Amino acid sequence: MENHVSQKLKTSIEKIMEVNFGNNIKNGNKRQVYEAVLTATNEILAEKRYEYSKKVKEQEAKQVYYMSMEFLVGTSLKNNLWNLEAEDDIKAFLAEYGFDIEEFYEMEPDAGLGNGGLGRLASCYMDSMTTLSYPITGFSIRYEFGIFKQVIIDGWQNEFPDSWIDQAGYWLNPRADEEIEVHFFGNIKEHWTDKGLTTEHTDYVSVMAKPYDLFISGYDTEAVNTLRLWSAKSTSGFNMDLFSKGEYVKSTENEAIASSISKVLYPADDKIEGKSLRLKQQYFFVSASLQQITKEHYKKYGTFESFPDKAVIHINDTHPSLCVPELMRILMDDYGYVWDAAWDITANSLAYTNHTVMSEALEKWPIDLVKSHLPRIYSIIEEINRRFCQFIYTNHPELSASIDKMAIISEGMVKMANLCIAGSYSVNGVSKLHSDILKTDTFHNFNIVYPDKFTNVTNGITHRRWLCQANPLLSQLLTEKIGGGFKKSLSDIEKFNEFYYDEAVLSRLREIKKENKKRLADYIAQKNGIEVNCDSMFDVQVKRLHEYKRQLLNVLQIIDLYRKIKFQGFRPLPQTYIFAAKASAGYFMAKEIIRLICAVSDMVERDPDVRDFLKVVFIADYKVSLAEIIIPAADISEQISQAGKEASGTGNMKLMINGAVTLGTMDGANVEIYEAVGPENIFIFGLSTQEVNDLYHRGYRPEDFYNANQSIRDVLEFIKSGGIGGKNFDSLYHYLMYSDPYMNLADFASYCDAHRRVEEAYRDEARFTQMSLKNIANAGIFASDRSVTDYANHIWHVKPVQ
Ligand code: CJB
Repeated sequence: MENHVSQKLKTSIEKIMEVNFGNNIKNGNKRQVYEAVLTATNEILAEKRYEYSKKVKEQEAKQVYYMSMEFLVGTSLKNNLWNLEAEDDIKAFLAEYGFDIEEFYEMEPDAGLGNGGLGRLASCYMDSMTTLSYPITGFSIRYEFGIFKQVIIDGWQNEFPDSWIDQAGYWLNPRADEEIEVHFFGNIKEHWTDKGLTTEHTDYVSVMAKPYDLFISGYDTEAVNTLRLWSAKSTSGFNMDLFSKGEYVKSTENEAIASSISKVLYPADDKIEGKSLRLKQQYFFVSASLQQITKEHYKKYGTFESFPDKAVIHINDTHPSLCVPELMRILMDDYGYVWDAAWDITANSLAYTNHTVMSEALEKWPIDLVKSHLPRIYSIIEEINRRFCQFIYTNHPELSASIDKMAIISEGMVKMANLCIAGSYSVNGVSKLHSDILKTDTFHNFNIVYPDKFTNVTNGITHRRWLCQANPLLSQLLTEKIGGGFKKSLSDIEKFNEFYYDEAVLSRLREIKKENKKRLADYIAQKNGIEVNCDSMFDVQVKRLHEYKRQLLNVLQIIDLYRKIKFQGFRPLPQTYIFAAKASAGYFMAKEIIRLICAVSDMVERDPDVRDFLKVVFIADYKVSLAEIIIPAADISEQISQAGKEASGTGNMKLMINGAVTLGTMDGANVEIYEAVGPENIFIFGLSTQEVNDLYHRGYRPEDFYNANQSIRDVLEFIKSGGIGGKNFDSLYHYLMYSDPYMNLADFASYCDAHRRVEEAYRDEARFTQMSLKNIANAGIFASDRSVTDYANHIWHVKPVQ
C-alpha cells in the first residue's frame, strides 16, 4: 500500500516539472527530474516542519540549541526518502519513466560541512533527536566550500575545492527575513548612566548573517527540525561612491571581506588553527545564533528569568565557546541585565562537550587577537576571569598554585576550554575512558572545584543511515529474524543473539558480507584500477589521518608481512588492507604517511610473489557517502590509536554494527565495545593508558624497541634502504627512530601478534561469522538514540514534543 507522503511527492514532482521546466517527467532530462525530486522532498519537509514548530510553540517546550562549527551532513535525498518511508514508491515511480534513483543518489554531492568525527556526531544527533521528537535546532556556517576534495597524485595528497551548493542547494531554504547583524573590531567606551556603568561598542565593522535552513527529517515521527546555517555578507554591499568613480573592483571589497567569513571550512581536525579568520567565523555564527535565540525568547516571554527553563545551548567542543561572553553581552548590553543576574542565566543555560585531550587541539587565542577583533567580548572575558580567579583564591586556596593552569586568561592567551568549564553547568566527555581522563588528568583541578559538573555521555551513531540505508541486505535479514522494531529502537537488535548457532543465518551473514565486498571491489576496480579478491579478508582503517590514530603502525605491520611472504616463504591468509583518510592540508607527517601507504600499495601490486596474498588499497576522498560503501564490506575494523588519545571514535561503532570485528587498543569507546561483546569477540592489543603514561614518565626511547626486536629492525632498515619502490622515506624513518611520540614501536610486537590471532580466527569461517554476529547483536548501546536520550534526560532536561 502506497503511503500518503509518496502520493503527495509524486504529484509535487509532476507539478515542479511543469512549473519550473515547462516539461513533464516523460520528456524531462535527468538534471530536471533530479531537481524536481529534491525540491518536492524539501517541500514535504517544510510542511511538516511548519506543523511541528507550531506544536513546539503551543506547548512552550524547552528547546536544545546545538552550536557546532561542523555538521558533516553527507547526502540527504536517500535519508529523507527512507525516513518518510517513500523510498520504494519513488524508486518505482521514477523507474516507470526510465530513471534510476541510484543515479540521483550519486548526483547529490555530500554536504561536507565538517572534518570528521565531531561533525558527523552532530549530524547523527540531529537525526536521533528528530526521530525521538525532541525539539532541537543546529547552528553552524553555510560554508561555500566544505571539506576539500582529495586527489592523490603520485602518492601525494592534493586538495581541490568542494563547491557543493550548486547540486545540493535545493535543501537550503533562505530566510532573508531573519538576517542579523554581527559586529567586529571597534572600540569600547564606558560611561555612567542611571543604570550604573554601561559599556558602548563604537566604530565597529558590521557583517550581515543571512540564515539558510536545512530541514532534518526523522524516522516514524511528526517532527522535523532545522539546521540553521549562516552565510556572511556585507551590510553595505557595493560602495556606490567608489563604483561611480569607476573603481569597480575596490567597490566590492567590503563584500569580499565579509563573505570570506563563510567561504571555507578550516580543514584541521583535532588541531587548532589560530587564524584571525577562524576567530571571526566562530564569533560570527555564535553571535548571530544567540541574538536570534534571545530575540525569540524575549518576544515570547518578555524576560530572561525563564531562559534556563526554556532553552539549553550546547557548546560542541570549544569552537563555539564565545557563547559564554556573547550571551553575557546580549543580556547586559541589549537587555539591561546587571552582571550577577546575567551570569546566573548564562551559566545555567550552557552545557559543554569536550571531544579531545590532544593538547594541540585545546583552543587558545592570543589576547591581542581577541581584544582587537572583539573588544567588547574581550572585556567581558577579562571580568569573567577576574571573578573566577577570585573565587578560586577564596574558596580553594589549596589550588592557588595551579591558578595559571586554570585561569581563563594566562600566558598571553585566552583559554577556551577553561572559559567553557567556568561558564557551563555541565561538562561531559564522549566515552567512559575519556570522561575519566578529563576528571583525573586534563581538568583534574576543575573537577575538585565543580565535582558535580563533570559527566559522561558515550557517543553513538544513527543506525538508520549506517545500517539500514548503507547495508540494506543486513537490515533485511534483521527485519526477517527479529522484526523491524530495531529501526526505531536499536536495543531490539540484541534479539539477534538468538541466532548464534543458526547455520542458515550464519550462512546468510556470509553471503551478505560477500555482496557488500563485491560492491566495494567494483568501486576499487573503477577508482584505483586494482582487482581485489572478495574471498580475501577485508581489513579496514578509515578515518582522518593523524599520527595518534597510527595508520603508520598499520603500514609497518603490512611491510613486515610483505617481507615475511617475500623472503621467508610465509603463506598467510589472503588479505586486503583498505585505507581511506584525509590529511589536514598543512600536515606534512600525515601526508608522508599517505605517501607511504600508496607506495606500499604499488610495491605489493607489482610483486607477483606477494600479490595473491596481500593487497593494499588507498581509496581517495574519504567522505560520508564513501564510508557508506566501505563500512558494510569490512571484516576487520582497525581502531589502533595510542591508548588515552582517541576520545571515543564513532567509526568503530559503525563498523561493529555492520559485522566487522574490532582489532584495537583499549582506547576511547573501544573499551565499551570490549565490554559489550566480551573478550572472545574482539582483538585487543597494546599498552593501556596507564602503561603509556608510565612509559612516558620513565622516558620512552624508540631505539630500545628497535634494538630488542628483529622485525622492527628489518622493517625500518627496509624503509630506509629504499625498499619501498625505491622511494625515499627518511622523514618517517627518523620520526620512528628518534621521536615516535605515539609509541608505534612499543606496540608493534603486540600488534603483529594480534594480526596472527585475527588470521587464525578468520580461517575458522563458522567461528568468525559468530564473532561478527555478536558484534552486530550487541551494538544496541551505540545508537545515537541512546546518546541523545542520555543528554535529554541528564543534561538538557528536555522532553519530546509529540
Ligand atoms: N574530534 O573530530 C574531531 N575533531 C576535533 O577537533 C576534536 C575531536 C573527534 O570527535 C569525535 C566525536 O566525539 C570522537 O569520537 C573522536 O574521538 C574525536 O577525535
